[in-house]
Parts: sequence; structure tokens; C-alpha cells
Amino acid sequence: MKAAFISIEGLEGAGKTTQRSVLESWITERFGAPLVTREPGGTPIAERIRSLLLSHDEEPLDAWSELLLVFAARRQHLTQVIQPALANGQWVISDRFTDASFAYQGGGRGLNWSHLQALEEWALAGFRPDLTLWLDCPIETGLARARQRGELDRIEAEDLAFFERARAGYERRFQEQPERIVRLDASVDIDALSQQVRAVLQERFS
Ligand code: Z5A
Repeated sequence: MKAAFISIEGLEGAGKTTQRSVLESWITERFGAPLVTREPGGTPIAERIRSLLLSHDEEPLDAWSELLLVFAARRQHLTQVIQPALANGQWVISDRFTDASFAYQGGGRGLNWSHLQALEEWALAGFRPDLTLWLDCPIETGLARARQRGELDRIEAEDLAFFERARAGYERRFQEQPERIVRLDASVDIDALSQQVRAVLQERFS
């Protein structure tokens, strides 16, 4: 089977990082160890852009600048890491990819949706994951799980309304691309969610 690219999406505390290891073991057993990566980040330059995006700064970061920075990091990640791995027959799992930009910058910041679609077309030549798992749970549930960690980064520090708009952004993207994006109920416990994840993998790739 051709190596596939799978992304995991969802708001903070949805369980993306936790479920990443479920995907990793399922793929390893069948197709060899996948490359496991994340966004923003995944290459040294893209990780530097990530620090810029998440750190608090006296100078406000303009919403379009934020979008262009995430896309600059993504283009770097795609060309330097993701595409070479896939060309080499290695599966790739990414904790977030372009759908996060539609959710946070399109939904959360309210940037023009069709401009984002155009950016996806020219910056990534329309490249998309083969499968995206959207871990969806009520915002308060995710925030309560994630916020035991302490200090909030620049995006985590946004208010509830921002995350509501971001969730609506995921919903819109899901409505537009239901073949690629699978929505999972992430309000359940870790084991129950892992079972949902394995069931999707089984259905798509066995
Ligand atoms: N961002 C953007 O704006 N535009 C873009 O294009 C991209 C990103 C790509 C960094 O993302 C920020 O970048 C993000 C969006 C923005 N900002 N926010 N908010 P990130 O992925 O690095 O950060 P994150 O979403 O904040 O990650 P997270 O808080 O670690 O969430 P998670 O990975 O989904 O959760 P987790 O680490 O697996 O679990 C969190 C805790 O909950 C942990 O204690 C678990 O044990 C527990 N947990 C997990 N699952 C469960 C279940 N099912 N039940 C109970 N407890 C659970």
C-alpha cells in the first residue's frame, strides 16, 4: 500500500498528542515505523517560526502575518520533511496541518475563507492529508484537560469566543471535505477514543 499522510486535529486538550501514539503503534505493526511530526514546526526553521507564533511579544501579531507565518512553516515542513518521507515509502503522522489554519485563522481570527483556500492551493499546490482525524469535544472539556499545565502561550490565552469560532472553523472544513475528515467524539475517556481511532484506521487501511 502507498504510504499515507494522516493528520490529527482538534482544539487544545482534545487528546491529539495522546492519540498520536495509538496511530503510531497501529501503523508500525502493519507498515513500519511512521514519521511522527507536528505543526507549527517539524523542521528546525519551522520550529523557530513556532516559537515566534506562540510567544508573547510587546508588538501585536497581525492576523494575516500570523497566517502567513503558519504557511511559511508548513511549506518548509512539507518540502523538507513530509514529502521526502512519503516519497521514501514512509507513513507520516502530523499533530495538526492545514485544517488548523482554517480553524484558528479562518474561524478564530475571522480571515477570509476563500483567501485561505487560495493560499492552500498556491503555497501547497493543494496538498492535503489522505486522512484527518478531527478529535471533537466541548471546548470547556478540552480547556479543562489542557490548562492544568500552567502558563498559557499567546494562542492559548485567547478567550472562549475565539475557541468557539475555531471549533466552527473545523466544523465548516469537515462539512466541505467529509471524505477526508473523520470526526470523532473526543469527550469520552482515553481508551474509548483510542478504540474509535483504531476502528477508522482498520476501515481505511486494511
Ligand atoms: N495553530 C494555529 O493557530 N494555526 C495553525 O495552522 C496551526 C496551529 C498548525 C499550538 O498547537 C497552537 O498553534 C495551537 C493552535 C495553533 N494553539 N492553541 N490552542 P499545539 O498542537 O502544539 O497545542 P495544543 O492544541 O494546545 O496541544 P494540547 O493542549 O497538548 O492538546 P492535545 O494534544 O489535543 O491534548 P493532549 O496533550 O493529548 O492531552 C491534554 C491532557 O488531557 C493530558 O493531560 C491528557 O492525559 C489528557 N487527556 C487526553 N485525552 C483525554 C481523554 N480522552 N479523556 C481525559 N483526559 C484526556
